Amino acid sequence: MLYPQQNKYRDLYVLDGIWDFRLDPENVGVDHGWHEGFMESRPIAVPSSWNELYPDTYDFIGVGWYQTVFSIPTSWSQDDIRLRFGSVTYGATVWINGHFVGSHEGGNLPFEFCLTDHIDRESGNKLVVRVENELRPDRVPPGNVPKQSLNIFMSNTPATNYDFFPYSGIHRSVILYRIPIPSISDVTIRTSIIDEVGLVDIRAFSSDPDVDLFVSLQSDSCVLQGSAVSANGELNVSLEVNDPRLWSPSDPYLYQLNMSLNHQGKTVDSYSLEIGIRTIEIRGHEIYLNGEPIELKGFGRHEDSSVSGRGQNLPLSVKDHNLMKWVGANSYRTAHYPYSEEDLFLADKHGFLVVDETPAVGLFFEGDRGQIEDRLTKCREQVSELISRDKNHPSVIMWSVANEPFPPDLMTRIFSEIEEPVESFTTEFLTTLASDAKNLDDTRPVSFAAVHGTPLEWLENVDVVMLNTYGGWYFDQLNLGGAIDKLSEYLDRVHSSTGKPIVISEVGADTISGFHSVPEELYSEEYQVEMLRRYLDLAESKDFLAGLHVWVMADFRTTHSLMRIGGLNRKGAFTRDRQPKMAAHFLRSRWSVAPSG
Ligand code: ADA
Repeated sequence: MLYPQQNKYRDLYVLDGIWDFRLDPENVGVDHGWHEGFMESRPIAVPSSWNELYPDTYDFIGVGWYQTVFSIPTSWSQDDIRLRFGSVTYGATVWINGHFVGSHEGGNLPFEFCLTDHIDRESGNKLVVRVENELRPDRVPPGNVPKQSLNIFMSNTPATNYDFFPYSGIHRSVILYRIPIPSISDVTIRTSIIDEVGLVDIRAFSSDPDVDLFVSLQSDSCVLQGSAVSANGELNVSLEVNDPRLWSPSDPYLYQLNMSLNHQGKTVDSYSLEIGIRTIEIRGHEIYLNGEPIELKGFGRHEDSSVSGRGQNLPLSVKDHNLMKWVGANSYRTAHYPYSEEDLFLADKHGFLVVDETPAVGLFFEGDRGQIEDRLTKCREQVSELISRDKNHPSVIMWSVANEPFPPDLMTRIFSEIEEPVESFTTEFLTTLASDAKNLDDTRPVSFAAVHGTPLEWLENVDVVMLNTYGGWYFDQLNLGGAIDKLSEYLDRVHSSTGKPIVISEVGADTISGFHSVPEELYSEEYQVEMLRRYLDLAESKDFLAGLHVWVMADFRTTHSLMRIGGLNRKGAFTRDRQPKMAAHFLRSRWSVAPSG
């Protein structure tokens, strides 16, 4: 699903703005005909989460209705007209002028509908969207789990099986766009480097088999051209780039790829992409970028702010990427769901190494096998949708197919040295997801973020071991020396068992900004710094540790519980309004390379 573009052959019309909104706490909207249009509305911003905008929507998890109107420009008369939602959490049902158009389940990834048969070209069109965010154990991510795996630490309100707020709403742009017939329907870019020559393989698809493709790859110094004749709608072009300027964190160089489609001697469509020439591979226990070992230094993040909630917030995306550069980070993980495409465009431009994660957080393997199968089906769909959306970003260097799947006997495993074998169906669940990712994209390594004590069988099919570990916080509080010793032994055991690179994908301590103490007290800024110092020192001492992501870049809203002061997870190196704690300054001192000269 290509990101909508405006050019000579394509057009788009962003419907973002102030729409009409009403809650449906009794879930009567469909019976009362709200899909044909509704009254008694209030204003809402699209995109945004409804939770942050009114007192009565703050904790509202349920059904909300949106409506707006639009007209079709006469210049769009004979084209294929699509309506694209960047993300709606969690379920969306869409009507145009009272006629059902379609529905979609699953937040954080785009979906679209063909409107050609639904719209009125002569007069205005009423668009109505019913959004629901019911927390259910069969969904991904799960909620209202009978025996909450997370209640080991906290009883969550609302009842999520994960530690962030279940924001609801139309979270990213709603775009009406037209594409010509025939058009370029998809493109996959693969880059490699052989004998210092950059190879760019372009695989495009068209809606019509009788087409030709012309491409040009532009850099500051040269333009390369190529063409292809369609083979049943598939068009393949390979370009060789001499003396390529490779994409990397230190030089995130992007080439401009322009494609044009020819049908019966006439150019009918064009599409352009910014691409990076780079390779990513695993060699032994190291991650290699462009043939050189790299170390991931950065954060887990969240899409979160105190006004837009999880809604797309471009100023915040720009600011967060700049703050991570300021700290000297070169990497982040899209915890615990796919972020906006705009974030990945920023990561391409800034040169961040992104671990791109699906919404599969809070998975558990107890109880109803039917529900486990339902969750697997949803996880597989999300892996496929994620790779389809993000496969051409040079910044995406690894797929993460889950965060902290909970083994059935989590607590026993975390605190004991035993490696009890785990039921095979649980291993097959994760092996299936990793295999799907590799089958869809064999150019990137695959992983998932594992809890400390994860069954070693679960690590058999990942290329990199990612480990979330909190010694010194959830256990061994104030005993950082003991925590580091235990972790060091555990890391050695996991490495000797797997031989794979290990990334500490989460480590952190809740910290109240402005609270100081000597000696370091829990929740103080000093304790957060001391804990991160120990972990960074440990990471530097292990050659198989290929990186460390601090949890978390900025404080974020989560569910209400005694463990989350003021409803926030406060493990941020920055506060929720992006002010640095001591930890941000400490990380900058460790990660940012002093400007040369
Ligand atoms: C887990 C989880 C994070 C967050 C973190 C914490 O590792 O992956 O989402 O909940 O713990 O702050 O406890």
